[in-house]
Amino acid sequence: MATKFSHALTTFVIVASMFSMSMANKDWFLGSGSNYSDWWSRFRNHHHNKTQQQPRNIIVGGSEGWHFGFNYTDWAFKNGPYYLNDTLVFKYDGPNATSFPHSVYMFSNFWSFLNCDVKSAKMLASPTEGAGEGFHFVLEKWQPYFFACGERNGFHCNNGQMKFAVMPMFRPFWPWP
Ligand SMILES: *[C@@H]1O[C@H](CO)[C@@H](O)[C@H](O)[C@H]1NC(C)=O
Ligand SMILES: *[C@@H]1O[C@H](CO)[C@@H](O)[C@H](O)[C@H]1NC(C)=O
Ligand SMILES: *[C@@H]1O[C@H](CO)[C@@H](O)[C@H](O)[C@H]1NC(C)=O
Ligand SMILES: *[C@@H]1O[C@H](CO)[C@@H](O)[C@H](O)[C@H]1NC(C)=O
Ligand SMILES: *[C@@H]1O[C@H](CO)[C@@H](O)[C@H](O)[C@H]1NC(C)=O
Ligand SMILES: [Cu+2]
Repeated sequence: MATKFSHALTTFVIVASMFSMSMANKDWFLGSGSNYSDWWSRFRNHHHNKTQQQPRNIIVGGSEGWHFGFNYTDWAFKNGPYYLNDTLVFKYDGPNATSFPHSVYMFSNFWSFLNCDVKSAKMLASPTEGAGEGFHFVLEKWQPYFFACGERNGFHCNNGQMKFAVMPMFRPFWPWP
């Protein structure tokens, strides 16, 4: 019970800090330190560089893709912030003789995410949909998203660390020239 609670607390703190990091825009506050000329050049770049404001295609796990035993919580934490209309791309091979199948599920709330209650989750992509270009999911709403692999009745989610949460933020908007 105590470990369950501390796991809940840790996960909650991670999700909450991702949320606040989204709100604070990590790029601004952590990236620039106390160097104001650097801060100013970033500001001007953001303003003038339209390409930087386009939604990103983000490959979940980077070159690792979507597989058993990779820390996706850690990955999600390090690859933020996420913005509205960014696309998450889940890449995994279809089931074959030597590999276990994976899939993509979405939980509707934090508690089912925490407990890897995949029975109550919605399947977004089947084991065959991660091949080739991968399964694309657009973060189109301003809400926390809870993802996991649904295989083996939550085993991949619980023991394989195939779970993570993201909270997309609004793109920086610059009100003056
Ligand atoms: C501040 O950032 C600017 C631009 O990146 C750089 O040229 C300058 O050397 C930096 N100054 C310090 C004290 O780090
Ligand atoms: C704008 O941002 C893109 C993506 O970060 C970068 O590749 C490009 O060089 C930037 N262009 C300018 C003019 O800074
Ligand atoms: C995964 O990464 C998170 C965040 O860095 C860390 O708190 C957690 O302990 C890691 N999980 C495992 C099983 O290593
Ligand atoms: C996201 O894309 C949709 C459809 O292209 C668009 O209507 C919406 O304004 C976009 N939202 C943001 C925050 O860019
Ligand atoms: C089966 O999947 C594994 C792991 O994704 C991959 O390395 C391997 O090439 C695949 N084998 C076949 C026959 O497609
Ligand atoms: Cu899996």
